[in-house]
Amino acid sequence: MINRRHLIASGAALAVAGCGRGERALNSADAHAADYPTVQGVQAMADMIAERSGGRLSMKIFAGGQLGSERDTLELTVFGALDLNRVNLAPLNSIASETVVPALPFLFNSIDHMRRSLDGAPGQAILDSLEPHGLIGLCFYDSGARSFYNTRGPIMEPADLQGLKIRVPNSDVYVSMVGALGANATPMSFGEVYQGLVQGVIDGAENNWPSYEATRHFEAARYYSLSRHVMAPEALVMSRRSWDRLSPDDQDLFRQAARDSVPVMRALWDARVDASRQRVLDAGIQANEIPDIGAFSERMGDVWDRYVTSDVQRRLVEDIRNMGAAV
Ligand code: GTR
Repeated sequence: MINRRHLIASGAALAVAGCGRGERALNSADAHAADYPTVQGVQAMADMIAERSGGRLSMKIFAGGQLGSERDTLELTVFGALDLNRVNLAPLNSIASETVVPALPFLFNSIDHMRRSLDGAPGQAILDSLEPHGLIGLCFYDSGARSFYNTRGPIMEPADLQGLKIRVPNSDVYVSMVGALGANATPMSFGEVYQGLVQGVIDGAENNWPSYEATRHFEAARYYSLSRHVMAPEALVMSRRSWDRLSPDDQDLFRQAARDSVPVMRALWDARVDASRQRVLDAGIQANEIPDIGAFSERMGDVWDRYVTSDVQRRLVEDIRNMGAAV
């Protein structure tokens, strides 16, 4: 476990060493284990960076949440003590309001719609919106669709969520969304969820198949109900301070390598979704489709009104919706 002081000190030491030798090693954090597609995506990028710079630049990934929760490591990234960070969009919601848009419940009508929107102009605008907040948005990775899972029983209708304590990431949008469905939303960092489920501090959580499987949450919460309520992506960000220390050519190198790692990550992601689903079903979890998803989405009006407040957000929503209608 590396503590903050250590990280800040090593970040500063790296910067100094980097200046002298004309070489730079950049550190990156991820909440997931080394074999998870997000880590593998960043690793693919790291390989490209090393190769394309002739070994002048390199990246080291600290996987498994060893540098801390996403919220804490984002703070370090903004501060410049950590160079790169692969996080979900949720902890960015309180940093830049544009990032709220892809986290809106039932915004995308398919994975394909989500990918097209994030690969296109709306995605670029959302990545760019991070810059005034000390972060350079490099790319989005897939995170599929999030669904509810819990220890009590299948969720068929909103009434089944009534009174359940459901863990959500640290984002007000998620708190409101889960609250609108009648559950008690409990914000908690990702690394604490397993214990929370086992000890009965929470009754459930919500996530995609790979996260449900990789974290072994499925061993404690046996009911997975396919609400697919959010398709917010993962994001790879760089500290603006680290960015400013790169030459324009090296900045291009990072941008391009991040872009080139997206199809690699997506292929790994698609395979992992299938493998994770199969693994948890083989382990005997009970999965169910929800007969009337409209009963969930129709409760989201207030959430949208509360978090879509600026013209910039409204334009993004409209552009994304138009991209859904186009197919
Ligand atoms: C996962 C995501 C993680 C983390 C987690 C969470 O889907 O990949 O980065 O944000 O969700 O719920 O905290």
